[in-house]
Amino acid sequence: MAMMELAPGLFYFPEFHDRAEQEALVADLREVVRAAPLFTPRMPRTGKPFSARMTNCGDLGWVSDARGGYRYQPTHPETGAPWPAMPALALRAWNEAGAYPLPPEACLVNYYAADAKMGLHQDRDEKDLLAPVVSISLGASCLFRFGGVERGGRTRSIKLHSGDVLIIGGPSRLCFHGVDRILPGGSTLIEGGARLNLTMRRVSPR
Ligand code: MD3
Ligand code: FE
Repeated sequence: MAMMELAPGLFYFPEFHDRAEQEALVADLREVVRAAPLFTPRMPRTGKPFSARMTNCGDLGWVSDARGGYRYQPTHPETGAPWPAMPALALRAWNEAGAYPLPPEACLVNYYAADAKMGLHQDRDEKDLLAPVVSISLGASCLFRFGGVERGGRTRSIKLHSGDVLIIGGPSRLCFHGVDRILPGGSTLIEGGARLNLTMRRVSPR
């Protein structure tokens, strides 16, 4: 399988999942969304909404609202129900490409409508920063941007396509990254030119 190291600790596996696997993953995620509806996270304090909608699967899920800020919790912020199980197919990318001795505790599912984006940020709400983050892209392609661990440093952008996997670990675990925009006219996997991204994470301290 092809693999490129985009930066130290940032590994790119183009088309890790073939079309049949992508379709199976989307079918699994439709079930996840049925059990745990997409919600709109809000920025701490200001309450400004994110443009991507989100849900989670696994033991813990990432949520954010004005009052409570960024956090992981075992239940959906609106329904109060426990998160549904992580799809077995998603775990394959964690096991085969991630190579970490413990299973992921959280899988954040980001849903990007054609006009959604995500500003440059670091993922630092997890207490195990030695564990990698494993990301799977599905549906529309996007322009993904990443830089170093310091805000304001030099950044690069690459296109991420349906089926691509990224492993982010080691010196890249705290790198700044974001999604500049969703690109039109690529994949037919998800209706409306939307994109789904899964990120599997370890949350608890070791
Ligand atoms: C994690 N998601 O959910 S995933 C996020 O495409 C997020 O939805 C983006 O950033 C998305 O927090 C990117 C891939 C990714 C890339 C770099 C990272 C995840 C990362 C660097 C550190 C931690
Ligand atoms: Fe992130």
